[in-house]
Amino acid sequence: MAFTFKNLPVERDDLRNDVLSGLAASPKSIPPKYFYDEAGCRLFEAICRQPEYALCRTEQALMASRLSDIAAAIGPVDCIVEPGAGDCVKVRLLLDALHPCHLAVLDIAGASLAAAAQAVSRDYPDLAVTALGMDFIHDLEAAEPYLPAGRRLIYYPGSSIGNFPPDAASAVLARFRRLAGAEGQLLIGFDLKKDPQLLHAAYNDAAGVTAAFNLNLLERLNRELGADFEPSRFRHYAFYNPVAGRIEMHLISLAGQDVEIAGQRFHFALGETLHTEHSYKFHCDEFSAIAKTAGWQRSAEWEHDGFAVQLYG
Ligand code: AVI
Repeated sequence: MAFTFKNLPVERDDLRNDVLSGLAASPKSIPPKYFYDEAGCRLFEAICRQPEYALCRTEQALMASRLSDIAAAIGPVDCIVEPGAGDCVKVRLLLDALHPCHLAVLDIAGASLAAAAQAVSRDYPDLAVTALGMDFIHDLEAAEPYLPAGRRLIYYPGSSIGNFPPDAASAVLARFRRLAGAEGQLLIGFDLKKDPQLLHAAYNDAAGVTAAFNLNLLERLNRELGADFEPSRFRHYAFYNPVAGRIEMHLISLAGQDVEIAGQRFHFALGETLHTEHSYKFHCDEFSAIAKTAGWQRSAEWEHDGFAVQLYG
């Protein structure tokens, strides 16, 4: 069947400007999307293999064990759309259960998406596969001309929605709503609120992989912007904030120090934070309330070991 790949024009991330303005702010911060250079992607895959970080394994187990219920609740679907599809592995379970005619996978990393989507196309010869290299967060509408009419299911697994603050999460879900259309549905996975010790351990794994993932951000700035961070002079610091309902990840300066980036100097006081990520955790009803602000009504949900998958129409 047809395989189509298209790189849509994207407004390139401006690492330099985002970093310079994030470091000029108080508190200092850098957007979490900059974790995912090549080394960062590898480190994230390694995080998913750590015994303390159960999120990915739990979601996979939930999807595999409840697949027939999930498929029955969804019903017939013409097209599955997966924003942020990456290696296109997770969606295969749904392809097996739902047998849509069309799969559309979207990701900012067009080249690796194309390779992964082509592999899906080889393995599912009756499926039309469209891979779009695009910025689905800011420009999801650009996908519309490449999607067939009919019943669409948007699939957004992995608790990626938790890395957005609630307002931004609602805006992303509203864009999904528009792309899905009146008949469309959303299947979304997210991490639940749970024992803070478990959450703390998940973001402070004993092997130090999450610490390396966080500190890789500084190494990336050294590599790509010629910055002179000394990563050993910063401490990975992640904790669960129960009032805000989120893991907060920071890099804490272990000394008073100056760092030069792209010709500008920034001072870090001893103990000062550079904030790098929030990872929100939800109660099921809390998430449904956010989804409702974006025009989605919950139609079913499944829970397993502190993780939830919800279906919306
Ligand atoms: C990608 N995202 C859902 C992960 C999370 O748990 O928020 C990113 C991550 N950060 C540290 N560990 C994993």
